[in-house]
Amino acid sequence: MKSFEVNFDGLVGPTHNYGGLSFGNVASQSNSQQASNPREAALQGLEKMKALMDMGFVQGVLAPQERPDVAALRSLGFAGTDAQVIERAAKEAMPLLVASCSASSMWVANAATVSPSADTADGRVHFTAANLNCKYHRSIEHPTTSRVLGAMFADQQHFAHHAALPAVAQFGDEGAANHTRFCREYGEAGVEFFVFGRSAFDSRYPAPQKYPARQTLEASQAVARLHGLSEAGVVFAQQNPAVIDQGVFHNDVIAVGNGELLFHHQDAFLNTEQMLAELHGKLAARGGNFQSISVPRDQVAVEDAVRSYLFNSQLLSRADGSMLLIVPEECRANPRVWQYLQGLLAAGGPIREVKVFDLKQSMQNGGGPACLRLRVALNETELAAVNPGVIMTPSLYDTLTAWVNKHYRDALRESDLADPQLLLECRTALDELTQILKLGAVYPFQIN
Ligand code: SUG
Repeated sequence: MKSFEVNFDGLVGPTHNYGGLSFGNVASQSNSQQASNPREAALQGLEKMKALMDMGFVQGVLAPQERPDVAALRSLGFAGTDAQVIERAAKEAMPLLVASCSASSMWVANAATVSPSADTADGRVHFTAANLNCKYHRSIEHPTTSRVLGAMFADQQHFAHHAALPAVAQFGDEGAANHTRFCREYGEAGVEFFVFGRSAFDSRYPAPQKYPARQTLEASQAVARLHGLSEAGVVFAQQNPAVIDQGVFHNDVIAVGNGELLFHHQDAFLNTEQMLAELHGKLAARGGNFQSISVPRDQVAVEDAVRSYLFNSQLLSRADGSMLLIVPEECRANPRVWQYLQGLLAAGGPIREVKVFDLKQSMQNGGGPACLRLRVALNETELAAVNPGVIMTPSLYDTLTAWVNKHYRDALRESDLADPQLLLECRTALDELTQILKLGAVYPFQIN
């Protein structure tokens, strides 16, 4: 049976702004308080989705969330009408209003961890929503994420959904951003690779000193158990704490994998040789030939990787078996990274083409091409069971572009977040969106 890797991209929400909310994420911190352009952000994301669809990839779309999150503000003690809740939060606790307005759900690589049916004990595709509990503004995403994923992958015969792990730092889980899968064919059993930043219960594992390690070993192990993965089909590895302290807040900022290939920075992991050998051995037992490309620090320093997001790229398999790398403009702007990429192409390895996309609006908050997509490997039967409303088509692209142009502002500053009109605009847009994507009622304002 045919199988695919479907990329579901997060549609940027109407409140996209630069809140400076993510300590440890260099771009988020350094662009704090700048004016954002939500319309441009959403259109840049749609351009990437369309380009991949035009190249023949199956492309999906994941809906944004209701923001400001009035229910979250109410749970923190702000009362009254919705407009009063916003007004009071703006007056008494602006950082909480900013957090409740974040459009961070666009980075759907953090929405969930997904295991394809070929890897799981019950033969279903498993999803665990990420608790994202390292940052308050992200920790409020998972209830709606679960409802949206449930509406997209509703058929229980093929899809199993797990609620987010317990909402404590010991089970900090950032979803697919710290998870990669290696396989020969998407429909065959593969090796799932979980990368964690620290252990919550075992002090033998080192931890970063400056910035938080968001993903714990115990969270990764829990997800593997929930999904029914076998010992032979998983590898756990620790991120190098020194690179977390240089701004690598998720593993997908320093490594990306696809098929049988891992493309990573030399300094990405601890015990790299042992880890590569384990990946090689386990994939070989599944009939695959694991390969890796290590980018040397003397060609691309960690700082250049963090600034350019070289590794936050999408590594895609083309029909002829070769691979394509989707990178952000910032890679072309960095001479060392661009030179490295030219050399990589000239070397004639598995990566044959590099395509550049302008995702500046998202990049300025630390979200590159790979952050914006959630990968779901599906066979033909499973793909047919996905809600067809969320699969990109030329006409859906046109509809969503018109929808963005109709509803989104082209500038948003912190002071605009206190405008109660923004909440109404957002709800009107999202109500229409649930009809366009045929999701049913998924947002708090539609349910309560
Ligand atoms: O969690 N930025 C996100 C970026 C997530 C990137 N995702 C992956 N690497 N997969 C984060 O730090 C910034 C929001 C602000 O500052 O307004 C933010 O949440």
